Amino acid sequence: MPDPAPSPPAAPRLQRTTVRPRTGIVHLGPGAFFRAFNAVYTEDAMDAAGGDWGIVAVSLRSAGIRDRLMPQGCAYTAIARAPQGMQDRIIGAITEVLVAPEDPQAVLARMADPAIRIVTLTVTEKGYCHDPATGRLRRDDPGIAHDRARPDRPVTAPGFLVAALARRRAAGLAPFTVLSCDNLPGNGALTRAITLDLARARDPRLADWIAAEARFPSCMVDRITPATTPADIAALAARAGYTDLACVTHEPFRQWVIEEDFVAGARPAWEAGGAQFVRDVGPHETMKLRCLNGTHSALAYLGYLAGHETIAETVADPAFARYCRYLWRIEILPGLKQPEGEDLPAYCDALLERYRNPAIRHRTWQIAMDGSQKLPQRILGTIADNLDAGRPIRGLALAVAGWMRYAGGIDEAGRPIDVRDPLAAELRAASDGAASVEDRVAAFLNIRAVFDPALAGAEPFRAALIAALRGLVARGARAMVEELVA
Ligand code: CS2
Repeated sequence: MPDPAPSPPAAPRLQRTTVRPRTGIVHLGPGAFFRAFNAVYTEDAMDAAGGDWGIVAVSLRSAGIRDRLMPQGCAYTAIARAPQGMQDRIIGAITEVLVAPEDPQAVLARMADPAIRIVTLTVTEKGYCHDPATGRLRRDDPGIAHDRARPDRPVTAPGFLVAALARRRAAGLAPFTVLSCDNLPGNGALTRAITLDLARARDPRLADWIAAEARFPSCMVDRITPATTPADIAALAARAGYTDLACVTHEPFRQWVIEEDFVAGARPAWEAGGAQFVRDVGPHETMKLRCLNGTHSALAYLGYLAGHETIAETVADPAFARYCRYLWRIEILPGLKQPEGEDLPAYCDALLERYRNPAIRHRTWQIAMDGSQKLPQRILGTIADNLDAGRPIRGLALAVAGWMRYAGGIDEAGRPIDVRDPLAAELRAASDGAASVEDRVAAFLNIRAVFDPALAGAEPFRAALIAALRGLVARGARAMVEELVA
């Protein structure tokens, strides 16, 4: 019998070989998206135009990223995966990683350092502690309640912004620019509103100073970035000869459209990486949230229920690809404002190609996460606009019914679904407590954090949801999608 193949020697850990830049940015939320997107643009900016824009990355929760990045000198590999092959690039823009719960004072000290001119955020929708249906700060959020009671030992992103801005004001410094990079509509205005709300509770003069002096530009961010897997790390080690526990994989495409509104005009030359600076990012943002994230969520719930593991697998099924095209052409594009420089039908054609990229394994389960925080801006706004304008809503209502079915926690084969959502318990109760499909729809529509009262009370919406959910329960997601696009 031949000996079993020896396991390959573990490749040595990646080590930084470049000098660390001086820091100018604090970033909250150093997840895969930030490492595949913001840090790459900042690296491009410093390569092209210099500037002290190194990034102190701050994790608001766990030490995982810090423990993976710091032993590598904060360098890591961004892996672009195209159908034709891969491209690895080592990124050195991060200078340090802090873990906020371990030492909030160290984080505040960095944020109050005069060298820091921008604070960027990718903390996901729920990190803003707002009510998704109204966009307002949730004062009853446990993190916000904590930060109001202990403003100098914050735990939330808004809490850190307010405490750091208070320190800067007390020290006679200018505020920093706050740049939210999460998929929220009017992300700058929303971040400004919640920051001011929390600041006002602490000291109205602080709130007035922030309102007058700080800047909160909105931006649209786009790059598909699936969670890194052990297989990605192993494949990189085999290919490149080093182990990188903080590597990220992403699609080649990227787009960043930013409002040109920074404190003292201070910012990296992000245009070097292709970022566009505009006066009003609204139409770009709505286009991206509704065309991309809207269909992403629709594919995530219905694709998962139909047994598909990834988005690429889902759209490889012709019925789902047709469903996407139907949603864009009939239910989404007719209500959009034309963003400058975009050709909307071409944008959607390109999107379908991006979804099809077989080198990107973006799990439907990953995108299905936090649906209660995502649906309002991705899908429900389009439905409300369509109802007002007399346009169809059947396809989008099927997606919402798919979410309701998914959030019930049992898949079409009777297996449990690992539903991750801050409202998971409430969603499950809405599902389990109902005796009929009508009752189930009514219980979901009653969740005020998701559905505003006008939409919840719209009869045609309720009727479309009941029809769709009944069909999903009786015939399954694939059959319903097929029937819709037949
Ligand atoms: C996705 C987004 O996970 C999700 O909810 O829809 O992360 C999406 O991949 C990005 O917004 C693409 O830019």
